[in-house]
Formats: sequence, structure tokens, C-alpha cells
Amino acid sequence: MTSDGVVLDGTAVATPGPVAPRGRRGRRAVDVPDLVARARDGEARAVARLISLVEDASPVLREVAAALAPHTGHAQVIGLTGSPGVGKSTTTTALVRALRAAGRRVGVLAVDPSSPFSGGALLGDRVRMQDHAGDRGVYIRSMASRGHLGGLAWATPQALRVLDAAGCDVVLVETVGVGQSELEIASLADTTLVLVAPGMGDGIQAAKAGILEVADVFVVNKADRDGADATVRDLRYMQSLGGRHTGPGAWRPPIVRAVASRDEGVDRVLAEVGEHRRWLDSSGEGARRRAERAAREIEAIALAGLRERMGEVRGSAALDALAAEVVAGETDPYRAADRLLASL
Ligand SMILES: Nc1nc2c(ncn2[C@@H]2O[C@H](COP(=O)(O)OP(=O)(O)OP(=O)(O)O)[C@@H](O)[C@H]2O)c(=O)[nH]1
Ligand SMILES: [Mg+2]
Repeated sequence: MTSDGVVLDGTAVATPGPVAPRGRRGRRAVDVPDLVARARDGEARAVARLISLVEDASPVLREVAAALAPHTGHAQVIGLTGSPGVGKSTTTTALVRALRAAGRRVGVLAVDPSSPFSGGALLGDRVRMQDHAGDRGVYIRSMASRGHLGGLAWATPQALRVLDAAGCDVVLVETVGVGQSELEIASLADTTLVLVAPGMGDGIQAAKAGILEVADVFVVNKADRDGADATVRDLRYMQSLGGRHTGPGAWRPPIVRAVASRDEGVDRVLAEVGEHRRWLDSSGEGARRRAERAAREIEAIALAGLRERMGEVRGSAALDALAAEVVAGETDPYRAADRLLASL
């Protein structure tokens, strides 16, 4: 935490509290209702602590999830994705500035799919994000997939929920893309911005990676460089080839030019995000996306639980007994599996 407002990478969490009562097995006891109340009051340390708890799959995870639930559903989630160096962090910073100027509370999750230290990108992010240090209305958090139980696809929705419950009006999620996990994270967003830049071959890469499918708004960043017109043309051409955006009443992703490093085009981006939000509301697609997102989350949690119980089953007497029956020809493996599942 750099000051009383901004959380950078949850460093506040690492600071030992004045008195740290220890629970069983030496864990620090956690007063979840108190933490949630303080987070809702805008206390950055409490937000950071809650995100750490959900990220680390703390034993109090369930209690945290239950305490957060009544306070969620308010935040608008905006995903930003695109190739490395295209300007995602610069755009995020510019969006934060614009949203703060409009009086909105903003959360930022910078999701690094490979490593906390790859290419110094996150360090760069931190430095740039210092722009907002001292502002109580902004929470910034980097997340790295490595070391996370269950991976990013699992941890990110939990972190989003914390920021949502903490009263963020908007949460920006930056992911470098586009691989499978980034696609999953993109599906967390209400509105996904896909950034491309001139001269990076992004247009072609985009088509290959299926980036067209996840984009709700295209941002041609670095429009101060040569080739921006050609990039816009490429995107238009690819859009004309079809896809999920062609049916009647479908949303056709607009293409916005921006120079994020000079805050140019950022208001247009926000205006298009607003348009998209209105479309989500009027078409029912917004509610559908949220329901699908919740369903996938439940599924992931249930599957993880099932896998864990299956782990306990391996080598158990019950499984040995079933195996013996199959070997003896008394039952078949399908019926044995049904009985095993029923016993879980
Ligand atoms: N000329 C120009 N440079 C820009 C613009 N936006 C960002 N940059 C520069 O492009 C470089 C990369 O920007 P970042 O915002 O770090 O890009 P990123 O997509 O977050 O990069 P990764 O997180 O590493 O994938 C930086 O040197 C920025 O200053 C722009 O609109 N025009
Ligand atoms: Mg970045």
C-alpha cells in the first residue's frame, strides 16, 4: 500500500498487524465479518487482505464468499486484452483517470498469465500505476497465476467479487492475450476491450487467436503511429467475414482509435463501453452472461470438490472392494463407477 488509498500488489497484507492472534495450526485468526465491513468502508488494507484470502484458497474462503455475496452485483467489469506491449496498462491507467474524474470508484486487476516477474512488465505497471497513488477511490492489484491453487481462472472471479463488494463501480481487468486462460478471463467481463496496434501484425494474429470473438470494442491504440488506418481496415474486413456479431439485433463491435499515452480516444472508448452496456441491458445478453458466468463458477468449484474426494477414494478400501468385484466378474466397471460416485 503506497498511502491510505491505493493497494499495490497487496503489500499491505505482508505488513504484520499490531497483535496477530494465532488460530489453530499457527494460522492468523481471521475476523471475516469485520474484514468485510472494513472493506466496504473503503479500507484498502482490508480489501487487500480479502483478495489474498481468496487467492490463497484460505480455509476461511467459504466464509468470505458467503459474507461477500449480499454485497455483490454492482460493479461493471471491463476486460482489456491484447498482445504484449500493445498498450493495455497505459490504456488502463488512462481509463482509471477518466473514471476517477467522473467520480467513479475503480478497481484494477492486472492479471499476468505466466509469471509475476516476466519481462518486468508488472514492475512497469506498478510504476505507471503510481499515478493514482494517494487516491482512495482506486484499488490496484496484480495477480500472477503461478503458485495459485486452482489457477487464475479460479482466483480471478473471487478477487472480482471482493472488489465488487468493496464498492467499486468499475473493475478493469488487464490480461495479456490470447491463450485459453485469457479467454476464460475475458468471459468474466461485461465488456471486453481488445487492443491492437499498427504494425504489430495484430490484425492477422487476432483472427487466428479468435480474438474477434471476444471483442466487444476494438481499440486501435498507438494511432499516432503509421499504419493505424490499415489496421482499422483489416479489422473492418475481418468483421465483414462474419462471426457471432452478424445476426439481427447483434452487437457489432465498434473500432475506436486511441493514443493512450496521451489520453486521446479514451472518452470515446468509455462512450462505446456505455453503449455496449445499454445493449447488454436491453437485449438481455447482460443477464445471460452473468448467469452463464455463475454457472461456470459453480461447475468449477463442484468439479474441484469432486476431484478432491476422488483423490481420497484412490487407494481406499471401498475402491479396492469394487475393484475386486470387477476382477471377479461380479460387476462391470460402469456399475462400479456409478456406485463409487453415489457414495461420494
Ligand atoms: N506511441 C505510443 N506509444 C504508446 C501508446 N500507448 C502505450 N504506448 C507505449 O507502449 C509501451 C507498452 O505499453 P504498455 O501499456 O505497457 O503495454 P501493455 O500492453 O500493458 O504491455 P504488457 O503488459 O507487457 O503486455 C510503453 O512504452 C508505452 O508508453 C500510444 O498510444 N502511442
Ligand atoms: Mg501491461
